[in-house]
Amino acid sequence: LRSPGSAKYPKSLPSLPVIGSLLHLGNHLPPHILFCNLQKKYGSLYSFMMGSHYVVVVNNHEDAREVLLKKGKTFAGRPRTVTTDILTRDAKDIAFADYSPTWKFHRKLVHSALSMFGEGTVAIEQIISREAASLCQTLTSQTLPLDVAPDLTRAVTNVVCALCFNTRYSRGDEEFKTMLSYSKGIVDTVAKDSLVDIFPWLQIFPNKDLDVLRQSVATRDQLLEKKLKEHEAAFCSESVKDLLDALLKAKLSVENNNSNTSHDVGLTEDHILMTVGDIFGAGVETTSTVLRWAIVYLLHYPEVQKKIQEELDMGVGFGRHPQLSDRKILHYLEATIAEVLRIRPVSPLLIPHVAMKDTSIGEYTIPKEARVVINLWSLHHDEKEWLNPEDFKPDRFLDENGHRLYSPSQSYLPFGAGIRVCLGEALAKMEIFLFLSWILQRFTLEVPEGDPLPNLEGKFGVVLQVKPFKVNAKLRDAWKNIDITS
Ligand code: HEM
Ligand code: PLO
Repeated sequence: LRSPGSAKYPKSLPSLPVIGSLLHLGNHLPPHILFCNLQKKYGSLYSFMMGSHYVVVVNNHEDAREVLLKKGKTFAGRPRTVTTDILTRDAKDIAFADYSPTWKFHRKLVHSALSMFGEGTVAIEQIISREAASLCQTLTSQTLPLDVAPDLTRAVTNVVCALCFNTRYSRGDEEFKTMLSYSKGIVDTVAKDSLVDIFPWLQIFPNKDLDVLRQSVATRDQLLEKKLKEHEAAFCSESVKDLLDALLKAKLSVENNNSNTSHDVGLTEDHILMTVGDIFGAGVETTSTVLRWAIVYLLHYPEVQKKIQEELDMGVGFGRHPQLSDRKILHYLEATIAEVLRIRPVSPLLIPHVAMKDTSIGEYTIPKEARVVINLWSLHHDEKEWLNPEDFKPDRFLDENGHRLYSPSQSYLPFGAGIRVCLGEALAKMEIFLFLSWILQRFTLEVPEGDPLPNLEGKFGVVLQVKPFKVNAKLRDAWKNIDITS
């Protein structure tokens, strides 16, 4: 690093040539915990070398807010990595694309498409409720105990399928099984073995993870290409039914305007496929992971489950289904969802940001190209901000009257913030609220007799995954004589 005179850089972990600080990082803790623990020795803002890359880790909310909000545009870049390049055909998507007019254009397109078909419209509430009803039906007909993950994933997939492709999957659908399997392949490998990303030249050697990733991405791309062909064949600019139609319409309108080509604005077939792939992938993996974490915590804290059910019985009763407008009255359920997102953030390190010019964080100089990792885990488990952060306590998010407190602490950013903030925040919150309220109105979730409580640690990857577990979903007494399909 060139050090201009008086510049003060964040404290650096010891580093060795070529292998960087890897030796110091290489213990068995998952990175979000390791980065959190390293604060004891290096303070809350520190740096290290990953191969040739300078990486800065942010562990407190003041610095995180400076990076994401105050200097959001300066830190809006994204790094290129071997695995995400394989996933996104060299960053032709949104999440892993560097700051550029193309990235901005796609964010805008997706944002308006989501608000056209989804967020805030009656249509999305109907789609989610239809899937919640179907999920409850499936749960009723299953022999217990049950691994709920596949059915939860299908429910969530169907919501995002409706938005992206205007289709849905029934139980046992072959294409859905293919999707489950390629998605597991991607989640297991993308960004996991950070070694590959530190030393890009490793890709020329055989590497099992990279093979799995390439194979899974190839299968996903075949599926996405099939959807694109179907949409092209049926396309009608007068009736845009889903995100893929909206992207096709934008592409056609650019192509009809002679001054630009789809290449200039980044609306090639590759860009369309990768953008839909992002929304489809993010839509499925994040929301289904949160629902699984919520169930795991309800199994650990039956008293929380009981309180949610009491609130549901009072506010909604048994004569109708829960609906989005109930978010205003089901404060304890909303607080529980907020607490799940605090204690087990889906994306504990966000997606790395990159400084697009020389800048600073607090009093420290940050050089252009530095990779900035926001350790959300540290923010959400900061003892100065949260009393006993490892305790699961939805009441943190309620005031003394039991009303929802929107930000009990500044140290809470489950969806990130600023210009790279999650694009699906509103959608995800609607889904989590409706799925959980429908499930808990009808069922009490219990640990199967003789089974241990499910694991709370999780498995670090591109999302913080839940280890498999089984659950007994027992129909509540009030529902035993009611036809649940109505
Ligand atoms: C980015 C969280 C659901 C689409 C992100 C980021 C976080 C996040 C932390 C990174 C922010 C950053 O790098 O600063 C979550 C959580 C979810 C969720 C906790 C569920 C509870 C969704 C859904 C969608 C979605 C349902 C799709 C509709 C995206 C996209 C980005 C993103 C496209 C990349 C934005 C960009 O780089 O410009 N999300 N997300 N997310 N999320 Fe979500
Ligand atoms: C999930 C597996 C899919 O097959 C591909 C995919 C696309 C977008 C990714 C998503 C995966 C994981 C969660 C990500 C999302 C973009 C934004 C989101 C990283 C890899 C988060 C939480 O940041």
